[in-house]
Amino acid sequence: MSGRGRFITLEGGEGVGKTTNLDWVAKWLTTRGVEVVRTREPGGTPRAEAIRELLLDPCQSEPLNADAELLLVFAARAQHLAQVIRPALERGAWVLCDRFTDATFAYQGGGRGLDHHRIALLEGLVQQGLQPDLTLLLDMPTHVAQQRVDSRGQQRDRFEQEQNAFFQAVRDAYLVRAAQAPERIAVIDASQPLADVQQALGEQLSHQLTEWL
Ligand code: T5A
Repeated sequence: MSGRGRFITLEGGEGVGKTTNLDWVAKWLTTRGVEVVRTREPGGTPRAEAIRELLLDPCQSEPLNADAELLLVFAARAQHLAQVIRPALERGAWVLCDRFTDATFAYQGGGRGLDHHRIALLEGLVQQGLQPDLTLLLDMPTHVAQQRVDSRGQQRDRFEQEQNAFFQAVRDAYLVRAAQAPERIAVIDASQPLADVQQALGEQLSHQLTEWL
């Protein structure tokens, strides 16, 4: 395969199975001859991972201001784009990213209630028109996803410590994004057994591949 690589993102609320399914999607693409660069946001480079630590730290002694949170997310993204995403796409690799800017519209826009126009302004500044070619949105009721988060038995990070109203607002915002961009965002029912989720992902990827190749 030659030319610019494809940019695929996985999105969804807490515990919907992004990390679990990212492995599966990477393998699915690799067995079809695609060079895959697997990465995540916030993070993906040492400096961006340091910003991720700041964002996820549940330390209660100093609340994180919502605008500061938004700017940190985009600072990490600028670094990630410059160091990993753009170079990989330019050499023809496909980038598979666990979350990207749809997460900012969902969490900082929907969850925190920040103005979408301000988010869009930063999106334009940092991305200079670059958008994912395909976004796989894993969607499920928030209370079921929360049970999955609890079942892992790990300490909850700063976002995972939010209340259900926050997670519901995030989910709603994701679904609004999907309705606004149905040609890019495919909604997958993540409440199904894992094998069924992966079958749906495979169908979506096969459909896209026939369009792209
Ligand atoms: N953030 C991020 C912002 O606020 N703005 C932004 O712009 C960006 C980019 C970190 C946080 O950053 C915030 C949002 C996030 O809160 P993260 O680490 O990617 O981002 O987010 P998490 O949602 O916390 O990631 P998790 O790893 O916790 O959840 P996953 O990856 O969705 O879920 P996963 O794969 O770990 O699965 C959870 C459990 O469910 C099981 C798995 O085995 C696992 O135990 N599972 C299933 N069980 C039954 N049936 C299925 N179909 C299952 N699929 C998975």
